[in-house]
Amino acid sequence: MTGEVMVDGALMAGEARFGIVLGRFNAFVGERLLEGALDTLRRHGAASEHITVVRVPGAFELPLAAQVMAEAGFYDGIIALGAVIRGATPHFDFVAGECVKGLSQVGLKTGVPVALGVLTVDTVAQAVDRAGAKAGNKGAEAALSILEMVDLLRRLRHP
Ligand code: INI
Repeated sequence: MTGEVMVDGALMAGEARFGIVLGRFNAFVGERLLEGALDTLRRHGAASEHITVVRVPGAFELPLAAQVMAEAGFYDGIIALGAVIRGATPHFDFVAGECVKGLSQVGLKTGVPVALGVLTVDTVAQAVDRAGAKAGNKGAEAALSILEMVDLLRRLRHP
């Protein structure tokens, strides 16, 4: 038996408040991601009144909305959901890149954890697979990540 102190986040919502920000673009996928995230948060004890869902036009708008939510000081963790699908759009690399980079910066700048539940895929089929069909649900995965990070940061801040 050794004496190391192990710190891990538990998957328990407790009294934590969660903000979900969702891009409306490709809503047929985004709404499935939202269902996955809500289901996971509730199964881990989050009360509905502790979950706020905010919709923005698309993935490009997610970082700013997430930042304003984080700065409000009300949310313990934020889940960003959306779907950027390459298809024929030359926009893809810009939208996906700025979205992911911006969301990462929000977490680092504010200290409020942000979970990345934004699909960046080549085809609609790949998006559907990752939104509750063959390859799990990225919204549910993001919710698990935020549950863990919220609890972990609470423990790290109050050793
Ligand atoms: N937004 C998405 O969320 N997914 C996409 O696939 C997408 N494509 O392909 O263009 C997309 N574009 C819109 C963008 O996020 C902004 O809402 C828009 O440019 C207005 O700022």
